[in-house]
Amino acid sequence: MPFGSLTDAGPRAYHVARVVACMRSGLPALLLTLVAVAGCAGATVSTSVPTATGTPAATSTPAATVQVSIAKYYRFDPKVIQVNPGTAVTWTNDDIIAHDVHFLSGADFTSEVVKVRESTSYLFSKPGNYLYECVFHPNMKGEVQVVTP
Ligand SMILES: [Cu+2]
Repeated sequence: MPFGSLTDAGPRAYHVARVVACMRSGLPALLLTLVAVAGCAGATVSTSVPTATGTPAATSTPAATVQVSIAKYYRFDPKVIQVNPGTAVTWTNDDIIAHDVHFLSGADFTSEVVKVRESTSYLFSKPGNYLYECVFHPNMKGEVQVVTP
């Protein structure tokens, strides 16, 4: 009986000792891996930050603003303009009746109703031809040509 329990405890004790040894040797390797991963993540963040902040800034801040008059009577003036990407165009209603700006091509945009002496803007970030009209007076047409310099 005592002999039997000794042989029983022997292998088990040996197994526990091996697991502990394994954990002891594995722990530093695991810590090194975590440090290495953290180091990689840190490097990735620091290199991607300039591009991440640069791109939204380029699209959200107009490099220039160009004015178009919604002029008397029922017309956009100038009717056709050419701008560079990053330009905001502001339409100001100098007519005696409300109008709006609705794109027919280039992008999906319809302004609010632009009352007399009020204005609306759109920031053109991509090159292309943007034909537009007034929804209430579809014979009022204009065009913004966005071309890379
Ligand atoms: Cu109109």
